[in-house]
Amino acid sequence: MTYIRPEFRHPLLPKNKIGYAKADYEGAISTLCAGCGHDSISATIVQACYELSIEPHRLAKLSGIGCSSKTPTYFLSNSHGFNAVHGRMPSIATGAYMANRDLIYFGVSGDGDTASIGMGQFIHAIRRNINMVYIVMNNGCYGLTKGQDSATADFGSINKAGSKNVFPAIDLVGLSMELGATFVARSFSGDKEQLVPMIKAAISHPGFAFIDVISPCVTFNNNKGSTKSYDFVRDHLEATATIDFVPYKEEISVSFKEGLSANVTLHDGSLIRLHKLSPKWDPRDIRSAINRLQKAKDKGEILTGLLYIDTQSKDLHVLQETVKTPLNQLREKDLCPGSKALKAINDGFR
Ligand SMILES: Cc1ncc(C[n+]2csc(CCOP(=O)(O)OP(=O)(O)O)c2C)c(N)n1
Ligand code: SF4
Repeated sequence: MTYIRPEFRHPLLPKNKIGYAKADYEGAISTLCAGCGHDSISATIVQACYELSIEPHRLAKLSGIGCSSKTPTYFLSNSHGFNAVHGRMPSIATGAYMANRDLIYFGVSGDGDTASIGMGQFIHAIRRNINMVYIVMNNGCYGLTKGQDSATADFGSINKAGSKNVFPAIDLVGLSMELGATFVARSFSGDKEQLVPMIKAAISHPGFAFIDVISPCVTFNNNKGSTKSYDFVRDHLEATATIDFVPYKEEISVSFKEGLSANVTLHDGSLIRLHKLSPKWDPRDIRSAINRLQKAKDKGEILTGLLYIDTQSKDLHVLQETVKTPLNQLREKDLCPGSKALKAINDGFR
């Protein structure tokens, strides 16, 4: 998008708890097409990190290849970043997370990057429960290479060239739940109110937090007949619940009617507060989440919201019983206990 962003910011702009303004979480000016859903998602990431008072140097952005994977340039320019090869972001995330468990890992990918070339990597990152946020900016096409159908394009959807997709779509949300992902959500790039608390909750979740965000490609997949266009998505949205995120240590005031809302407590004491639209919605129940998703599909709805969360999630470091100190900070004396200790260990096997 071409617009001028002022370099001078008013010194009295609001600041978050650690003294940063929202501008401190922005990135370079976007070069994506004007109106691209991906830009709206970047803006929500900026907002969520600002509101959570994240220290920018404590976050690492990771992506693959595609218009979506370009977006980390447009947010959090004071954070670490790694733009991987097409579809290979999850293995970079795995290595980085193993080496340094103390950073927040924020992965951004596209439906092409994840559901085709990167599928093998994606499913293993879920299986290992890497502690990261993984956002797919899902436009149902390969935007960067001029709009070919992707594997998430719906059956029967018509692309800009007028051809009908004859293959069934891979539903990344259903797949993630099936594979045991511990946080699964879906949103729409045009729904900032839903997406900001969802991203905050995903960052606080100790494990693989997957968010599928329907993000229309205005240039190649916003035509009549496309099921990922702004018009189609707006007409078919169905939300499970509206959500608030209350970080740990923030005052918790409860003011909602019994039976219409619910609190989900995360490991660190933060709360996800759900204002239920569907009275029986409980995101802790994987079976009902899978059923509800299937029902939505049958009715042609796009189900959004926090669909599933495992509040007992154990991430890769917990599963592997690694030390609390990040592995990249261990020194020789930590790793080599000396000949006396080694002898004692060996004697223990005799
Ligand atoms: C190994 C490899 N194969 C193919 C490509 C070409 N390529 C670049 S981006 C892309 C797909 C992008 O689609 P998606 O991930 O959905 O992102 P979008 O551009 O739609 O946001 C492809 C196939 C590549 N860069 N590298
Ligand atoms: S081609 Fe599509 S996905 Fe890429 S920047 Fe333009 S609108 Fe966005």
